[in-house]
Amino acid sequence: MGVTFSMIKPDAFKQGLSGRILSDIEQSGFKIVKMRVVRMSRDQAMDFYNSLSHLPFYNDLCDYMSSGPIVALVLEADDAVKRFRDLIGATDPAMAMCGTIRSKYGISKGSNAIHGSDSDLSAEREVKFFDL
Ligand code: DAT
Ligand code: MG
Repeated sequence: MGVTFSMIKPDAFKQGLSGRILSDIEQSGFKIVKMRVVRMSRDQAMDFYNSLSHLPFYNDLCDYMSSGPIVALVLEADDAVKRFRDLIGATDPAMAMCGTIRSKYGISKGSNAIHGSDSDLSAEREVKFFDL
């Protein structure tokens, strides 16, 4: 059994899409192990995304991720990291495959509804980071 970390991002939370997104996640075979509504400070957002600090969108990303509450999730399934990335789709909702969470609920490359860990190592770091 594998574990991954996810966040329902501020745009989706604010629009009242959390219930539908959680339903999609559960119907795809993921077990919700931990879940909490939290708001990241800007410093926490900077720390969470520190590997992207050299990129031009980093400041906007940190502003956005600290702009409102998120739903932090620890999810369990076989091959959880890869299967969850498949479920959420590409970073840009316009490029994400039909039926994926980002294609259904994302607004833009920045406001793309949901986060999913990109490796087992990231999942471990991100679960610890939020200490749910
Ligand atoms: P992902 O979330 O698909 O793993 P990432 O780790 O490369 O993508 O980037 C983290 C977040 O940063 C992403 O979910 C949304 C934002 N982002 C990525 N590329 C972007 C871009 N070109 N313009 C604006 N925001 C971007
Ligand atoms: Mg990533």
